[in-house]
Amino acid sequence: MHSKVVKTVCPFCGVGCGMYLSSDAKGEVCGVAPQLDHPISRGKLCDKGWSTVYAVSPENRITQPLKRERDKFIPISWDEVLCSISASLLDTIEQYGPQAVGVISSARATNEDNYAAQKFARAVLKTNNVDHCARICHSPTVAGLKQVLGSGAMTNSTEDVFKAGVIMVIGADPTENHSVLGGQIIQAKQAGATLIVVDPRVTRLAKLADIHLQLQPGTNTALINAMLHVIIANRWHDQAFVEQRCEGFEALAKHVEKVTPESVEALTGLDPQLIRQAAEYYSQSERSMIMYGMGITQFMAGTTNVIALADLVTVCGHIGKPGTGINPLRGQNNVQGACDMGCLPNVYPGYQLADDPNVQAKFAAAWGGEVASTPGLTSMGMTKAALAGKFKSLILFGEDPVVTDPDQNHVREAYQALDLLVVAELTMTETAKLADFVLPAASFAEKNGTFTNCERRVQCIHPVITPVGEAKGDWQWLQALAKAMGSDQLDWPETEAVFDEMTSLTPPYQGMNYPKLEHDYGLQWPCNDDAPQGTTILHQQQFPIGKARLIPAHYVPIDEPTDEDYPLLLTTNRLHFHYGCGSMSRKSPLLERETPPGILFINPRDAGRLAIKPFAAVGVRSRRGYVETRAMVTEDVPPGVVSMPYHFKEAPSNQLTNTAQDPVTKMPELKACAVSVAALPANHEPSPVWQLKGGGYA
Ligand SMILES: Nc1nc2c(c(=O)[nH]1)N[C@H]1C(S)=C(S)[C@@H](COP(=O)(O)OP(=O)(O)OC[C@H]3O[C@@H](n4cnc5c(=O)[nH]c(N)nc54)[C@H](O)[C@@H]3O)O[C@H]1N2
Ligand SMILES: Nc1nc2c(c(=O)[nH]1)N[C@H]1C(S)=C(S)[C@@H](COP(=O)(O)OP(=O)(O)OC[C@H]3O[C@@H](n4cnc5c(=O)[nH]c(N)nc54)[C@H](O)[C@@H]3O)O[C@H]1N2
Ligand code: SF4
Ligand SMILES: [Mo]
Repeated sequence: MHSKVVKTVCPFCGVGCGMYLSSDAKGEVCGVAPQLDHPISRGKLCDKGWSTVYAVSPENRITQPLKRERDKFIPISWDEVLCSISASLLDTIEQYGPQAVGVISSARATNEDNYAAQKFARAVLKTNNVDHCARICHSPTVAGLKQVLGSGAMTNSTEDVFKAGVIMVIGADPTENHSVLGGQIIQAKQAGATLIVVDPRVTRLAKLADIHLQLQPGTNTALINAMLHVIIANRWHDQAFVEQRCEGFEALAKHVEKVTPESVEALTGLDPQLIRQAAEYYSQSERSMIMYGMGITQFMAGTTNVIALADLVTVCGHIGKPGTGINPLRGQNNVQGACDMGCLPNVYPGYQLADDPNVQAKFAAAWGGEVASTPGLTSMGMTKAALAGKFKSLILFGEDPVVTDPDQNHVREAYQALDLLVVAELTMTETAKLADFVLPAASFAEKNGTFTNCERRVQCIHPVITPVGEAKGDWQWLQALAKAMGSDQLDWPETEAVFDEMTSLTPPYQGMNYPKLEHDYGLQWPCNDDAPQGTTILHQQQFPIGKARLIPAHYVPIDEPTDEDYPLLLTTNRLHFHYGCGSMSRKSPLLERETPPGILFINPRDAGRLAIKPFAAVGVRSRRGYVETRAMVTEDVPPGVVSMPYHFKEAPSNQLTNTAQDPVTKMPELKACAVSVAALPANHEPSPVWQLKGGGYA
C-alpha cells in the first residue's frame, strides 16, 4: 500500500471545515491538515478536527459483525447476520405490520447513506418510521422557519459574519461548539461589529459582548416579544419591507403591544434598559445577523421560540441581504443533509410531504413499487411505542440514544423491550451494547459521498483508506440487507449513482452532480436551473411561500420549574473538547486530558450554601434519575442554575433530563429541568452511573 492524501471534510460539527487526511504505507490514517483556501475554515481546524485520527483508528473500532449470545457478543459472518436480521424483520412485518418496524439514521453519515436509509424504510419496510437526531436538535427550526419563511434552513452563509454590523448570538455557544466559526465571530467583533449575546450562562462570547442578556432559562419568547414591542413602538421596524414582503404585521403588533420590557423583567431577570438597548442595536443597524442554537430549540417552546425570532428578523427587514438573516447553527456534520434527505417521518427528500398522495405517487413511480402510506413515528415515538409493546424492531446507525436521548432509564427500558435491535457503529457505544446484532460501519475516512454543512453547502468526502476489517459503508450494508429481504430497491452500483437518483427527486439538489461539486468547494442549495451555481443567500426577492407570514408567539413556561425538593434548575451544554456521546472525541488522549469525565457547573453562592468545594464529588438527582460527578464552582452560571454537559457516559446528564415535549415537533425539553445537588463525603470518588443503585442500569 502507498501513503495517500485526500481532500475531505471534518466529520464532527456542522461548520464543515475543509481538511486533508493522510494515510501511511500500512493503510492507516495518520494525519490531518487544514485546507488553506477553504471558503469556510480558511486554513483553520479546531481541536476536534485536528484529533480526527483517533476517532477512526482501527484499534477503537468494531471490525466484524457481532451477535449477542446472552450477555456476550460473538463474531459472525455478514451472510449470517443479514440472513438473521432479514428473517426477523420479515416475521415482525408479517405478524404486526410495517408500523412495528423502523429506522434511525445518522446525521454523522453521508447524504447517500441517509437517502438509502429513508428509501429502505419507505420502499422496503414500507413504513414512514424513520427519524434521526435532528428531532432533538433543530426540528423546531425546520417547523418554525417553514411556517414564517417557507424554508427551514440557515438563510445566509458563514462568511456573512464579516459583513454584519450587529451579530446577535442567542442560545448558542459557538466558540465551544462551532469553534472555527466562533473564532470568526471574535474576528468580526474585533473589526468593529457590535455583539449581542443572549444566554443564561456567561459564555466566552458573552464575556466579549457589547450586551449580554443573561436571561432565565426558558424565557426566550418573552424577551423577543419585548424586543419586538420596543422596535414597533419606536417605529424602528422596516415599514417598506413589512408592506412589500410580509403579512400579519397588524396582529403581531397588537400581540406585543403590552409586552413592555418592564412587564417581562421579573420573568426574564433582565434589566429593561438592556432589552431596549439590544432592540435598538439590532433594529437600527443596516445589517444585523442572528445566529442561534440549542438554547432556542431544546424547549417545549422550541417551535414558538423559532417563530418569535423569525418575526423579529423579518419585521426589521434583516433578511435576504448579505450580513443579515436568521441562521440556525446546525450541529452535526451532516444534520442538514439528513433532514434534506427526508430522514424524518413526515417528509421525503427535499421536504416533500409524506402524507401527500401526489408525493407518494411520485416516489412510487420513480422507485417502481409501493411506498409507505401511513404516518410515521418520531424517534421518541418509537421509544414510547416500544414500551407499549407496539413497536418491535429497530435498525439504528450512527447514534447513541442511550446517552444522548432524554431520560436514559426510559430509553434503555424501551430498547431492551424490542424483539430486534440492530446497531451499525464505528465503536461499541452504550446503545450498541444493548443490540441483538452489531454491524461494523465504515467511517468517513473509508468512504466517498457528500455532507451538507450548516450553510447548506454540499461537499464531497473521499476515502483515504479501505474500510477497517469487514466494515461496510452504511448504504452498502442497507443494500445488502434489502437484498436479503428480496428487494432490489437499493441496487446502486456505486455511491455516485445514489447521489444522482437523489438529485433527480430532490428539487433543491437538482442542479448538483459530483463533477460540479468537486470543481470548487461544493455548492449551496437550492442549486437548480434558476441557480446553477447554488445560492449563498436565501429569500433575496421573495419567500418560497410568497410573503413571510408573521405569527404572534405566545410565551410557554418550562414544564418542570424548581420546587422545595428540586431547588436548582439544570440546563445542559457542550464542551469544546468533547462531542456528542463522546464515542469519537473521547478516543483522543489529547481531548480526554482536558476535562474530567463528568462535570457540574455551579455558582459559588449555591456551592457555598451546599458546602460544595471546587472539584468535590457531588450527587445530582432529578425526578427521573441520579448521577455523581464533580463540581466546577464558577460565576459562569447564575445562582439557582446548574449546568452539565451530556458527553460523559459515566455521568450522563440524560439520566436527569425531562421528556416533556414541544407539541409541534416532539422536541424534548433538554435545556431545563429541576434537580437537587448534594455534596458527597470528602474522599468519595464519583461512581459511574452503572454502579449506582436506582441510578438506572439496575
Ligand atoms: N464541542 C462540541 N461541538 C459540537 C457538539 C458537541 O457535542 N461538542 N455538538 C454539535 C451539535 S449536535 C449541535 S446541535 C451544536 C449545538 O451547539 P449550541 O447550540 O451552541 O449548543 P449548547 O451548548 O447545547 O447550547 C447553547 C447555549 O444555550 C444556552 N441556553 C440554555 N438555556 C437557554 C435559554 O433559555 N435561552 C438562551 N438564549 N440560551 C439558553 C446554553 O447556556 C448554551 O450556552 O453543537 C455542535 N458542535
Ligand atoms: N442533555 C442533552 N442531551 C442532548 C443534547 C443536549 O444539548 N443536551 N443535544 C442533542 C443533540 S443536538 C444531538 S444532535 C444529539 C446527538 O446525539 P447522537 O447522534 O447520539 O450523538 P453522536 O455522538 O453524534 O453519535 C453519533 C454516533 O455515530 C457514530 N458514527 C460516526 N460516523 C458514522 C458513520 O459514518 N456511520 C455510522 N454507522 N456511525 C457513525 C459515532 O461513532 C457515534 O457513536 O444529542 C442530543 N442530546
Ligand atoms: S469547527 Fe467543527 S467542522 Fe471545523 S474542525 Fe472543529 S469540529 Fe471540525
Ligand atoms: Mo445537534
